Amino acid sequence: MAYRFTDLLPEDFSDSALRRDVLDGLVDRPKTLPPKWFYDKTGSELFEEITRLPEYYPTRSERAILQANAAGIVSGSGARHLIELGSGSSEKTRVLLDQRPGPGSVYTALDVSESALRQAAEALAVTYPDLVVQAVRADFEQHLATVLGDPLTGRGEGGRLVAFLGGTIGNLEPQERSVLLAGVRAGLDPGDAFLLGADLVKSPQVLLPAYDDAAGVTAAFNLNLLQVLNRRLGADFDASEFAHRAVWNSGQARIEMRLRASRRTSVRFADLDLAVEFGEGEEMRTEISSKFTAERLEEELGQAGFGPDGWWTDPEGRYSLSLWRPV
Ligand code: AVJ
Repeated sequence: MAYRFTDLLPEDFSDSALRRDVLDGLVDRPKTLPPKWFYDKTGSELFEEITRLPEYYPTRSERAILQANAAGIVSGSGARHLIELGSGSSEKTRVLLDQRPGPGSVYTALDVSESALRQAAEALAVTYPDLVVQAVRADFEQHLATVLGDPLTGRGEGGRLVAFLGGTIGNLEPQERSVLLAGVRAGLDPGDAFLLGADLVKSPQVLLPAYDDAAGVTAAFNLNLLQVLNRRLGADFDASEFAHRAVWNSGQARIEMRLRASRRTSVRFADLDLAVEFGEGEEMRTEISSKFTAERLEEELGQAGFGPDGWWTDPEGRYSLSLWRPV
């Protein structure tokens, strides 16, 4: 059984968004860029490598929690429709799909990457011949109402499970999180549920190595962003002039990944006719990875109109999966 592919993004979505983020983020102080630009082919491969690092526990922890609790999560929500935000490879989703209630179950994968969507959908169609697979190229910060409002994703039928896994919620600023959570809430009906994967606050002695591993894979992942900007916007970054940094911002309970200029340098963006000056030691923030507590999640989800209906962590209490109901 093939899969249905829907494209909600304009052809040049990515180019215009990248230009806007560079013009907004690199002319400001501190310089910042959103982490979505890490994920070109090389970046996606480096991220897969990160998930196998001994220091980087979130992916393994989430998978272990899913494997231990998928039956309860899926049967509890009676989900005939599973809708996943930022589905990527849909690898970890298989643990949930293995618990699907039966033939005719529907899985809707939402991601900005067409190649990731098609690759995942083709693989799922082989493993689960009785599963209806819908791949939607969309930006979950813009298209939630469209996707969750669509009868094809079971709007009005009740028993839908919207999943946002991987701890990606941590990459969003508080304001962006509340917009996303409000969007999910608006798209849900009574009887639907929201499954959230979120990394938890813990000692910087554990967190910093997870974002600055001994093998230097995360450093390569971060520095690869400069290659993305060089290739896509005709910039002339010399990666040897920048160093990877991971910082624990205790005030905001988040890891910040940065690229630090080891000397004064000027970068020219040919496609934007823009020159960006970096002072010696100046840092460009390339990602935030917020860490949560149960209380903080209950507060943010509560403000968005959700009530708690399940909380699971790994034995070490490092990562959480939580189920929320519209109230
Ligand atoms: C994409 C959110 C799962 O923030 O932990 C991994 C990305 N950045 N190492 C995270 C990431 C650095 C990751 N998530």
